[in-house]
Amino acid sequence: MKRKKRIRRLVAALAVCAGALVVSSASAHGTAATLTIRHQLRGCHTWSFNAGPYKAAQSIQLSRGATLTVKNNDVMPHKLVRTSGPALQIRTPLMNHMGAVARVPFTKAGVYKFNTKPGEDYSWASQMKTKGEDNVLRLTVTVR
Ligand SMILES: [Cu+2]
Repeated sequence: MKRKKRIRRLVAALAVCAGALVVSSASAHGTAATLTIRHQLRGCHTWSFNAGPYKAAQSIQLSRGATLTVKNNDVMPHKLVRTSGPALQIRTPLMNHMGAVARVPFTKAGVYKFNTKPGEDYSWASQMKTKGEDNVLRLTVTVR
């Protein structure tokens, strides 16, 4: 019985390693896990994970215990909203100035989904033009 357990653990460890290799571009080990929202002409806003490509939809992997930082450099406020997944507490979800930050500590494993609710352009940015419909920023976080 003992041996079986050890093998199962090894298999699980290997699976985690293989998973990490496949998603290495979108995974965070240790502390750095930052999504940055920017303004752009087409679609108004996108976000980037750890300096990766800017997209409207992001899918990332985090280790249990990690804290995700979301930084809003857009020209309008964004409120980070959890739409599914285990309950958690978002610290300062309303990012209502440039550089404002929300933090999400993940204490439980699971699959979480978030989006943001954008507000009106800041008054100084009200003349900024965009093309196309505004993107909805979506995020899936898989925590192991
Ligand atoms: Cu925007």
